Formats: sequence, structure tokens, C-alpha cells
Amino acid sequence: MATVVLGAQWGDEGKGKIVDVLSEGVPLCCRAQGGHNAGHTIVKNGKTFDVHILPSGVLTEGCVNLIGTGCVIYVPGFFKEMKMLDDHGIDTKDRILISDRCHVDLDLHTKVDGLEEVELGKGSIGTTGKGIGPTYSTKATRSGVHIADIFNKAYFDEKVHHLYSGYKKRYGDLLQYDIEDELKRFDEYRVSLEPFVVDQVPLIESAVKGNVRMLVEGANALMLDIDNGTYPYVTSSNTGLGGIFTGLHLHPRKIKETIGVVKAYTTRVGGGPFPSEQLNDIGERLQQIGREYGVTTGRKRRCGWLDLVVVKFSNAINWYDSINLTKLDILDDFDKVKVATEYHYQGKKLASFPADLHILENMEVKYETLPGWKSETVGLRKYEDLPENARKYVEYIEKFVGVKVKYIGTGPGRESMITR
Ligand code: 2SA
Ligand code: GDP
Ligand code: MG
Repeated sequence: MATVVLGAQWGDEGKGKIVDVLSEGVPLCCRAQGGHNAGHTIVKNGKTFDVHILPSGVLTEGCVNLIGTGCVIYVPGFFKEMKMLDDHGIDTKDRILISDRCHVDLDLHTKVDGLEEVELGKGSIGTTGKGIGPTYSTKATRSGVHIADIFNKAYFDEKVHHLYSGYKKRYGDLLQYDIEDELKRFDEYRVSLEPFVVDQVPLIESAVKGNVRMLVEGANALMLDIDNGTYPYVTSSNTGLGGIFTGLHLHPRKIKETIGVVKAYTTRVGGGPFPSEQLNDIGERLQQIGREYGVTTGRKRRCGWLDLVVVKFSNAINWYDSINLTKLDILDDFDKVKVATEYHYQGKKLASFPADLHILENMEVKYETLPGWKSETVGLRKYEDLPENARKYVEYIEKFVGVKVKYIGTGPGRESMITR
């Protein structure tokens, strides 16, 4: 039976932390989509670990971690993370698996990511620059390379040459890319990658049939979903529940629960609509107190009040059984806290989060104001110990979204968590 952890906003809700906590005693932790654009921070025994492509169950002894078929993988980045863990004395032997159907994110894709962003000019997406969009694009146009191809040198080299010549036609000298250098590196990866690569189909099939407990870690978040997010300001994979089934082929009835991770306020990194963004002192304070910087790029994250229209929308797609409300402690010092509850356009309340960017830009956001709690919640582990107004905030969210807030984060460390 699987527990699925999904981001409910624009990412960086704190999925890494809850996955780390829940992975204790779980034999298999999987990623189903995304690449090394993701940045999941785990704080364990006072040490901070940032993982990008590796699932966040990687610090848990005995937990096998699978990078599933729906993921794209930048091989040098994978080895960099493995080295980081090794440097910290984390034993990953026989605990890391890569599906042979994952697509390979090449340096070529990274270069193209940069060029595409330049082409978009003012309308650029604000990608992480990690080649994610181009890799999923070449997968969809059937010109990409997947992990299995690496092990057939002639075929792999030919496919990369084919990709390169296509891009060269488009970008000419702007594409500063050394194909021989990249192919040479893959001659080494052909050997070093081999022990990690598996056929995921029988693996998942036997795990499902054997009732093996599984934890699935969503990367990015629902509002960045290629189909349901704020298109085109999204990432290039299905970050919602749907991506789990294509990226991992789990049996839908074997999903025990879906946990939506919701930050107690909202952040977004990169371009695109953000209705509850606070381009003022409030936004600055959230950014600073919450230390809101991108884990992959170091960019400052945009900040605003919790947007419950967004959370309700993401719940309508992901069907959360419970919510993990994170970073409640970051609001400790605010006199009052606001939550966005309605969007109005041309005098009418909108029924849901709109697809139309023009409406998103021109609509009015209505807020509910709740009293702050003005006392420290950092490290609290019991719900009863939360100040009354903090509990009211939690219960307001619960009622509005119609989903139980089962876990509440009160600090970055795995121990700073209330479970109800
Ligand atoms: P991409 O690189 O093609 O996936 O970018 C497309 C959009 O998706 C956003 N995106 C993210 N948003 C939040 N967090 C992400 N991971 C890093 C983190 C981000 C970072 O954990 O902090 O370090 O900047 C992530 N990855 C992709 C991206 O900002 C674009 O809006
Ligand atoms: P992810 O991409 O969803 O895994 O989230 P990130 O790791 O990118 O960003 C979340 C940040 O918040 C990390 O630095 C976490 O250590 C931190 N964090 C997670 N939960 C809490 C919490 O409850 N309180 C505080 N103060 N920090 C938290
Ligand atoms: Mg992140």
C-alpha cells in the first residue's frame, strides 16, 4: 500500500521533510516525475541535506529509493548527490535504483533551456535552467534518449548526434555545446551507472502484489502541473496525482492515502501568476523569516498569504486524505494573518481557480483576516500546546478545504512536527 505526498501550491511546501519522517520503516520510497529542478531539504540530527533527484527517503536506513520512469535524470547531478551522501557517511549501497525508462537530461538540454528562456524575453518562465522542459519535450517528440539507450553506445551516440543537429539548425552558433565531450563522459557513465539501473515494471508489480509499503514523493507541485497548473508558467511534468500512475504504474486501489503538503503561507519561484503575492513589507517579512530561497538555484522566492482558493483547487485534483501544514512557526510574529478565500472577476465570484491568464491578472482577491498568535510555536509537538489562535488558523483551513490537517510543521527538523 502506498502513501503519496504531493505539493499543493507552487512547490517548496516542505515535502522533503515529511517524506523523510514517513520513510522510517518503509522499504520503498519513489519519485515518479520531475528531475533535478526539485530541491528537497531534509534536516536530520541538526544536519541539512539538499536532494534534487534522489528521493527524500535516502537518509533512512533500510529504505530503498527508486527514481521512477516518469523522472528525467541528469547523470552528473545524480553522481554529485551520491557523492554528497557518501561524504556525510550515508550508506546508500543497494538502496538506489533508477528506472531504465527515465529520460536522460543532457547538457544539450540544459543549453537549450537557457536559449528558450532568452527567446521568451519578458515572458520567460523563470525555469531552473536545468534542461527539464527540453528533456520532456524531446521525450514527447520521440527524439529523446532514455537510460536504457546509454548501454548501446552506437545507438546512444547516434541519437545524441541527431538531437544536436536538430537544435543546431535552430540555434546555430548560439548553441555552444561540445558534443564529443558529453559523449565521452557517457562512456564512463555507461559503466558507473549500470549497477543502479533496473526494469521498474516487475519491481513495482512484485511490490504491489507483495503488499510492500511504499512512499511516493511528488516533486514540484500541483500549480506547476503541465495540465492543471498556471500554464505556461509550469514545469513540464504531471506533478499531481496523475503523474504517479504514469511515472510509477501503481495500482490506483493500492494508494492508501494522499497527503497534500501546504505551506502556512504561499511562495512561488519563477514567473507567472500569483494572486495572493504580497509585494510589500509582508512579503519581505515572509521571505526573510521563512528563509525563502530556491534550493536548486538560490533565487529569492516570491511570498504571499495562504491562498485557500489554490489549496481547494489542488484538492479537487489530487483528492487529499490529509494535509501536512508546514512552516506554521514562520507566522508566529504576525499581528494578524490573512487567507485568500475568493476570487472575483467583473463583479462575480469565480467558481474555481481560472485557467485564463488574463482573468488571473485582472481579478480581485478577497481575504479573510484572522488574529495572529504572537507567541513561539517553534518545536512544538502537541496540538494542545499550540496557542489558541494558531489552532483557529489550522481549523479554519481544515474547514475551508474540507480535509483534515493531520501533520503540522513547527520547524525544519524532523522532530518539529505535530501529528494529530
Ligand atoms: P523548470 O526548471 O522547467 O521545471 O521550471 C519551470 C517552472 O517550475 C518552477 N520550479 C520550481 N518551483 C519551486 N521549486 C522548485 N525547486 C527548487 C527549490 C527551485 C529553485 O526547491 O527551491 O531552486 O529555484 C522548482 N523547480 C521548478 C520554476 O521556478 C518555473 O517556474
Ligand atoms: P520541498 O521542495 O517541498 O521539499 O521544500 P523545500 O525543501 O524546497 O523548502 C522547504 C524549506 O522549509 C526547507 O528549508 C525545509 O527545511 C523548511 N521546512 C520544512 N518544514 C518546515 C517547518 O515546519 N518549519 C520551518 N521553519 N521550516 C520548515
Ligand atoms: Mg523545493
